[in-house]
Amino acid sequence: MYAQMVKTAGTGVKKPSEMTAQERDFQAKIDRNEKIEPKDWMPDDYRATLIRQIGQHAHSEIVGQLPEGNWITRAPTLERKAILLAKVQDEAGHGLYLYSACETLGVSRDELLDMLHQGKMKYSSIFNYPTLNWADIGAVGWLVDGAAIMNQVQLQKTSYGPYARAMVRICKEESFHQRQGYSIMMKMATGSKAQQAMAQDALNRLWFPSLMMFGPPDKDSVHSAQSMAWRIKINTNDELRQRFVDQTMPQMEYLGLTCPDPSVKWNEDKGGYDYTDPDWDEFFAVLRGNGPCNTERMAARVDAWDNGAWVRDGLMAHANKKAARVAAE
Ligand code: FAQ
Repeated sequence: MYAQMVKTAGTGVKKPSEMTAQERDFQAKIDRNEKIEPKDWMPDDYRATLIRQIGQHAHSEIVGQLPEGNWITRAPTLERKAILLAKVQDEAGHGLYLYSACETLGVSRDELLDMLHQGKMKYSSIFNYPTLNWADIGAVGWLVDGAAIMNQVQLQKTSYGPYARAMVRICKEESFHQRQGYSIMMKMATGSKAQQAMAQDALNRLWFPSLMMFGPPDKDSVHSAQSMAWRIKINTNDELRQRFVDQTMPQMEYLGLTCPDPSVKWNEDKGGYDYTDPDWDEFFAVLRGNGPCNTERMAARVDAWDNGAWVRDGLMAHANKKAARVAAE
């Protein structure tokens, strides 16, 4: 129960001859690499695509707190606990920047959250997989944040100003997150035999779901062509997935771990690794709501929203009282 209803056309890119004069001016501005700002005119589909993508991105940050949040109380040392707490808190901040960027497009945060809770908007597929033990927290930081950064670095150059600016700070923080994950993996991979086995097991389970984060293969990506023409996306899903594999394989070798994809191999000619795609049937099943943790994740978010009603009501009552006092002065 988590279909997407903030639909954008996904029907291909309009030729200049099919555009109105206003649309042609807009495209020319994008082609000159100028930023689009909230008060500028923009095509309805550009706005809808941004609301879908930024909204999904914001939801991912917030839902993404859940698999790691579970481990704050179980972190093995006080230092690891403090670091993980800070990281999970950062993800809430990322959600807030992104909801704010999305609000500049004329949709409220409450509306976005309502759509998430009703299963009308997506969040990243990766967060429907469980974190079973401490090594998974290392693998999430290393692989999931690693994949997130690979995707987000290019989004700093995205055409919509508020989104591009939000990404600058998010990328800085994500790179700290990735390093904390790698630091956990280093500890585990150089630890006892049992710890090494845990590190390998975490990698085995999270490798393919991490590759899915970049979205379906380019041939099945309905939005890429138009999003790239509008410079909402700068690279294709497959380009970024390839970069991620190329960046991650040497890190894996350094850890002394084995890639769960037996066919992964350096290809001198292309200057990158050959690798096996994830199981795309599994990816689309997760998107349809049938991943291991979809139900649990949504239930946790809806509960958090419902249980926070008294805080929101209290803040509103306080704000109204303050406004009435100022008005009376
Ligand atoms: N999960 O045509 P495309 C993070 C959907 S942040 C779920 O290729 P597009 C931080 C897509 O919406 C991670 N759905 O779509 C963190 C579309 O649905 P529709 C989130 C997916 O938009 C770390 C359909 O499939 N990052 O992790 C996924 O051009 C650790 C067709 O796909 C972002 O959101 C997926 N993986 O490209 C937090 C980055 N992939 O509308 C806590 C911004 C695709 O047809 C702990 N987003 N879909 O029903 C993007 O760059 C793009 O939206 C893509 C997808 C690349 C994700």
